[in-house]
Amino acid sequence: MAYPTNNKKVIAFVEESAALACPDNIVWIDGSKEQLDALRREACSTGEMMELNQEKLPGCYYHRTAKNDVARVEDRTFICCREKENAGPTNNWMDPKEAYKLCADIARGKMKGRTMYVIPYSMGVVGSPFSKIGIEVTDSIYVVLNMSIMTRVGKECYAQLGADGDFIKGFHAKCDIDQERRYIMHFPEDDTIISVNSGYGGNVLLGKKCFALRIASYLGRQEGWMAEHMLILGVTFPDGRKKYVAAAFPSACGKTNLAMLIPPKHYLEKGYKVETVGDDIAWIRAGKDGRLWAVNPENGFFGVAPGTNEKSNPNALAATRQGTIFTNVALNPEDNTVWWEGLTKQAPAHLIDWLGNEWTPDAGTKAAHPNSRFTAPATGCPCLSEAFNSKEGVPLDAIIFGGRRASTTPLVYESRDWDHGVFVGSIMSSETTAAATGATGVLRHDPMAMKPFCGYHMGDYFAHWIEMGKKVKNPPKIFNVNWFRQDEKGEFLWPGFGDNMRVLEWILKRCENAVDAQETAIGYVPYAKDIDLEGLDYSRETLESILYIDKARWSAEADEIKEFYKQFGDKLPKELSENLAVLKKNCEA
Ligand code: OXD
Ligand code: MN
Repeated sequence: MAYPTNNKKVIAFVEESAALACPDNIVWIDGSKEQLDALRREACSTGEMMELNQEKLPGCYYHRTAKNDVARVEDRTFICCREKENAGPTNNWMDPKEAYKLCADIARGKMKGRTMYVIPYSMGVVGSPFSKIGIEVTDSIYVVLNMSIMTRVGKECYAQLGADGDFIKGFHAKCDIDQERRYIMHFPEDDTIISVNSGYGGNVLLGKKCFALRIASYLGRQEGWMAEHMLILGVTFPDGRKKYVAAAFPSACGKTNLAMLIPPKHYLEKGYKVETVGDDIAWIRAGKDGRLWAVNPENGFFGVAPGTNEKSNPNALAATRQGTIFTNVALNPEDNTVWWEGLTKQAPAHLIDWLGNEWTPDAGTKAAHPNSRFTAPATGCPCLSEAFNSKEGVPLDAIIFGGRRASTTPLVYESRDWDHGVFVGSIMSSETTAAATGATGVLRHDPMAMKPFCGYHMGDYFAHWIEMGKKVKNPPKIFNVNWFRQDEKGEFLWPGFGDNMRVLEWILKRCENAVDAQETAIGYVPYAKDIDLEGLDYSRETLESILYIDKARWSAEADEIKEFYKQFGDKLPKELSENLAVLKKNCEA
């Protein structure tokens, strides 16, 4: 057989995968339009995908997953390192030998009668020193087409690898979509990922969560860099100054919206501009200039559809108008387009819901699944930053952490220094969302929004953060935000979306020492007068209420954090326990 690469490790991986899964054919993906077009036609002929209205939504397609397969499965996601201890208390662990055998038994012969596709892809701009290559084999055309949007797929990756280069191996087989035998396995010590019995994006687009976060976080620790669940955005000031911010929020907490924010009118009139570098993942390294630099390793957006509309995120909506794959949204049979809750105020009179059933607004069910998604090419986003394709990435001025908290955590606060900032990230908690299976709305600890994505012991991960701060003379300042404060009736107390620019402006001013702040028990908090409310019908009193630090609540929070920290034992860096002691003391003062 003629191979498109002379890399013996790639050939061996593909041959071993084929020997196990026994596909009828092997197709090597070259990234060409002709090949992808042919695959789209094939997927439409078998019903795996549906072509949407090509006038209104050119290049857009529709897909439904199985009903039992609509989100990431954290309880079936494993870190399979040799020593259990190294996976840490926040991950599921399985012995690698056992995990390989289990997956081999599940996948054996499962591609009979099917085709196995070999996808060469780069996380990051091909040729950038930040980038890394992966090879995913899969029996799903949907995966090939999604990976071709979300990553840089093509022959160039083989050139990058050369005859001897290493890569991350990804094996995906749909098998029977059996949720009892669904496993998402990571072997960080072997650069390997195996996913069986799923077809949902977060479980099967192996470049994303599996590689760019779980495996990459492990590699980052070995190699002295960081893989984080963060958006990256750039703000241009009226005088042309550019500042860059990375921000970590748990899944489905508005990262895509913040990354594509449109500032309020008076900011636009003054000449402020916000641009998107990434909406989900940042790879961060120390630059020679003593700053931290970030790249977005992805090439598209795998965004949550419900709630996305002309007001909440016109840039994301525009990005989905061409070349997009929609998954588990509702279909509008009238004009063969898509719909989801929140797209328009009024639902269309008749839809086909995400399960394929007739749906009317009085159905009492959701037309689109709450975790329905769009996979959109980044190039379709009107506010995409030029830096998106930069090989070096962007220097970070600020890092922001944020969770979904109805109470306690103020709209924004600033940490006192890097180590305190790491503490602030480590104590993040947030209410769960539909992005993962399980109950939603449950408050849980999600340090740095990495609980589901850290590929090793979380205590070592905290220590790695502390170390990274020592590597750079001018680390970014670290902040925490909470857009989700509620009153007793459950109404949100901050307008969010574009108005988050007002908080972003305060953050960037703090980075330039251009505004004062009040020192509180938890860090620096804005004076209400310093948050610009121009053009907003919003009272300073309400603002003050969500900037207020309730020491009694924070004291209780500190006790709870102490309990949370216990699981890390002596792996908890002393910098974090010291900061916890300071918090407790401050609350009692
Ligand atoms: C995502 C997630 O898809 O975090 O980005 O679940
Ligand atoms: Mn995410």
